Amino acid sequence: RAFSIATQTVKNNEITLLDHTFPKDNWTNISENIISKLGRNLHISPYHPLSHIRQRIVNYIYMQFHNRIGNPIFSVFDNISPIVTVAQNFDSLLVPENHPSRKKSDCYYINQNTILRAHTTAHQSELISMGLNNFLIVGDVYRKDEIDFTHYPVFHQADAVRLCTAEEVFQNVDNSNELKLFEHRGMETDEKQGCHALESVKIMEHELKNTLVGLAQTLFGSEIQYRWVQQYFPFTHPSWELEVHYNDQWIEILGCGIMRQEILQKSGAGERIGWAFGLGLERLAMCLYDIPNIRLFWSNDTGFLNQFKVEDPNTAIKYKPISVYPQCKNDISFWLPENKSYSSNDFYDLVRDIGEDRVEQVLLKDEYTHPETKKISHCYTIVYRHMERTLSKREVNNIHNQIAKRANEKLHVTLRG
Ligand code: FA5
Ligand code: MG
Repeated sequence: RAFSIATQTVKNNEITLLDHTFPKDNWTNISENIISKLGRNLHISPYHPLSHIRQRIVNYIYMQFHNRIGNPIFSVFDNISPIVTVAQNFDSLLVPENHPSRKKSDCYYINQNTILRAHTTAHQSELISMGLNNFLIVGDVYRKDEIDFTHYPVFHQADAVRLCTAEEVFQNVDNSNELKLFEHRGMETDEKQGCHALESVKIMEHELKNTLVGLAQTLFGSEIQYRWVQQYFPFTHPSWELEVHYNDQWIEILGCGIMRQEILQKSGAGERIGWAFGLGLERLAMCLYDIPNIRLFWSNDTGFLNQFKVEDPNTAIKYKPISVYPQCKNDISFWLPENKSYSSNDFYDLVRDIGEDRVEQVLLKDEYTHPETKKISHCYTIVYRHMERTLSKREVNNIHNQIAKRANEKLHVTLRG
C-alpha cells in the first residue's frame, strides 16, 4: 500500500511541504521527523484503528442529527490540509497574543505566519463563514509535547460545531415565544457569557452533554463511568472536559463548551448560538483496543495492522502485543498439483509445523491461472519473527527451504523459480 509521504525540499530559505513552498524565517522549527509524518493521513487509511474510530464517531453524529426525512445534517471534513495560518489556529479563536499555547516551544511553525495546526478547531470560524451550521472536522494535529506512552508530537482530533437558531433551540418548549437566545447588558457568570440568555445556554449545554455522553456510551458501552470537569478555553464559555473511567484511571477524552459569541458574530452567524467539542482519537483507540503505546499507530508492521483488518468499524478488537524483534519476510510461489486437491489451510498447517512460533503470519499474496495450461499458482508471503530474539537470515532461510521441500513432498506442489 502506498502512502503519499510529504516531499521536502529545503532550498536556502524555502521549505516545500505537501506541494506548497513557504519562506523560512527565525520562527521555522519544524523537524525532519514531523515532516515525514505529513500526508500519512492515518485517520483515513483503510482499516487503520484511527480510521475505525473516525467512522464510528461520524456514524454516531449522523444518527443523532438528521432532518425530517432522515438525512444527516452534519457535513464531515476529514481531508483539510494541516498547514494553517497562525490567524486560523489562534486569532480566529480569540487566543490572546501572549497565550502560552502560541510559544515556539509548543508548536511547529513553518514560519512566523504559518503553522501546523495544533488542533482541528483551527478551521471552525472559516467553515462557519462559509455558511455551515453543523459540521465535523477530523485530522492530524501537531504539538511539541512530552515523550511517553500516551504523548506523541502528531495525533488526531475530531472537532464538531453545531449552531442553532432560537426556533431550533426552543422547539420542544411550550410558549417558547417568550424565550430568547440573547440578553442585553447581561453579566458573564460561571454559567454563561454576558450576551447569552441563561435558558438558551442551558438547553444547548444539555444537548451538548447528552450528545457526548451518548458517544462515550456508544464507544465504551452503556455502563461506562464518566464525569464532567470545569475547564477553560479561550473560544468557549462555559467549558468542560469529559473524563471516562477506564482501567482504574480517569482519562480525559475531550474538551467542549458553548462557543464564544464573538466568534459567531465575526463569522456571520451572530443570530445563532453554538456548541463545540474537540476530542483525541488516539486516547479513544488506546482504551478501546487496549493499545499500550501511542507509537504503535505509526507502525507499518503487518503484525499490528492486520489485527484491525475488519470491514465493520464496530467490531470489538483487543490488541495482542506483537514481538519487539524485527520481522523477516520471505515469499514462496508454487504451481498447485493438477490431479490432487489442494487447500491453503494444508499449507498453513505445514508451515506452522516446521516454523513453529517463529512464523507470525502467512499471507496469500497472489493467485494466478496460466492462460494456456490452466495451471494455478499461489504465492505466499511468510512473515518470520521470534517473540524473544532476533532471527538470523540464515535461520530464516533454513526454515524457508525446509518448508519449500516439505510442501513439494507432502502437498505435491511444484516450486517456481
Ligand atoms: C483542544 O485541543 C481544544 N481545541 C478542544 C476543544 C474544541 C474545546 C472545541 C472546546 C471546543 P485539548 O488540548 O484539551 O483541547 O485537546 C483535546 C483532546 O485532544 C484531549 O482531550 C485529548 O483527548 C487529546 N489530546 C490532547 N493532547 C494530546 C496528546 N499530546 N496526545 C494525544 N492526545 C492528546
Ligand atoms: Mg485538555
